[in-house]
Formats: sequence, structure tokens, C-alpha cells
Amino acid sequence: MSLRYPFEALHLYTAPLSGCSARIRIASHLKSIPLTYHNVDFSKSEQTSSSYLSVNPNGSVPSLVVHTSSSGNFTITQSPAVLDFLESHFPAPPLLPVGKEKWKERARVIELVSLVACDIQPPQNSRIRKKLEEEFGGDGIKWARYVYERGFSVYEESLERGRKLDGEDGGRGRYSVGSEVSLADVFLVPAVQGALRVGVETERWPLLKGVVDECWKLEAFRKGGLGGHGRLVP
Ligand SMILES: N[C@@H](CCC(=O)N[C@@H](CS)C(=O)NCC(=O)O)C(=O)O
Repeated sequence: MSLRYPFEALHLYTAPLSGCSARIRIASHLKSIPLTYHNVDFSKSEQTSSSYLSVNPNGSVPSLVVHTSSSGNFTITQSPAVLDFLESHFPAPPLLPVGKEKWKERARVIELVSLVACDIQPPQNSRIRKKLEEEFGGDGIKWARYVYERGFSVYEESLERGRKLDGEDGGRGRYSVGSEVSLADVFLVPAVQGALRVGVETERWPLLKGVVDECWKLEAFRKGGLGGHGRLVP
């Protein structure tokens, strides 16, 4: 797929093991959007270099730089804002349920996205863990496990509630919300990959594990996920 006016090119600042960047990579593969990748090397602290801070003052990935022919470059930081941009301009396939009659499904997707984006990912982020260890003498890995385990238990409960709402309707319930891939799955899979890296196994959340296994059958998740090497365990 080539880009349509008014975008000339889309440049993604990303890091291979960044779950927040993986959200964008997976969504762009699902939607067949061509992105030019720029790797930000965390091992060299490039995310806090002055050149990268001029792109993203939060010192985090992802950042999407949109090159336009009419008004120069426009930078979007924060993965939900980037995903909203992609959803608006590349609506197929939709990753957010559309239409008034789908209001419950849409609310469920945004609820699950928020659970990962607000209640799971930020508290276990590497810079928080580092601070916890260096300034408060805490155990960053143990903390990350706690955050993931608590969050995934809530996710599992939400899936259970959703399945009850959907009833025994044929193939429904394969993914986080219904039978279509949504942003909820795009946020969940990289979070599960991050959790595996700190030793959290997903067997104890059977619905969540089922969703992740189903997503992993899709190339977009294998290509865009953490590491991008086609493995669930990075
Ligand atoms: N709310 C931001 C979070 C971005 C974020 O925290 N990204 C992580 C990687 S997943 C990062 O760049 N961390 C930098 C660091 O820990 O120094 C978003 O959704 O884009």
C-alpha cells in the first residue's frame, strides 16, 4: 500500500523491546501501512539524548513523524495518539468498533486498552523500575511481576464478563472483544511479551492466554511484537 495525500512518509521512532512501540508496529502491519523505522538504542540511552528529546520531550518511544507535502513535518508522541492517527487515516481493518450499535464493544475495547496503557505498562516501565531500585532500594523485577500479575487478573475478569455478554455465539470471543482483532489485542500482546521477560507465565489466566495464542497466529503480531523475531518469548 502506498501513502495517500497529504502524507509523503511516516517515520516511526521505535525500540525492538519496547511494548509501546510494538503497538504501532503491530497496528501498521494489520493495516499494511508502510513505515520507515528509526531505532532508538536504549543501551546507549539514546532516548534521553538531546537530539531525540527534540523529537519527543518525554524521552520515550514511540514517536511518529508525519512528513506532509503542504505543511512540513508533524510529530505525534504517545502511542494512543499515534494509533488514533493511524485509525483515522487508515481505517481498514478497523481496530476500534465503529457505529452507534457497537457502543458496548467500543467501550470494552477502550476499557481494556486503558487497563494496559494506564494501569499496567507505566508503573512497570524500565525508568520507574530503575528509580525504584536506585533511589528506594526496591526490587524492580519483583515490582514489575506484581504489576503484571495484578493487571492480568483484572484483564481476565474483564474477558470473563465480556464472554458472558457475548454468550455462546459461534466463533465470538476469540479475541479480547468479540471475533475481530481490536486495539485491545494490540495492547495486550506486547504487554504479555514484556511480562514473560520478567518471568510471569500466562497459564493462570486461561482466557487471556487463549487470546494471545490466537493473536500470535497472525503475522502482524509476530512481525510487530517485541523483538520482531517471530517469537512470543523475546
Ligand atoms: N505513555 C507512553 C509511554 C511510552 C513509554 O514509556 N515507552 C517506553 C518503552 S515501552 C520508553 O520509551 N521508556 C523509556 C525509558 O524507560 O527510559 C506511550 O504510550 O507512548
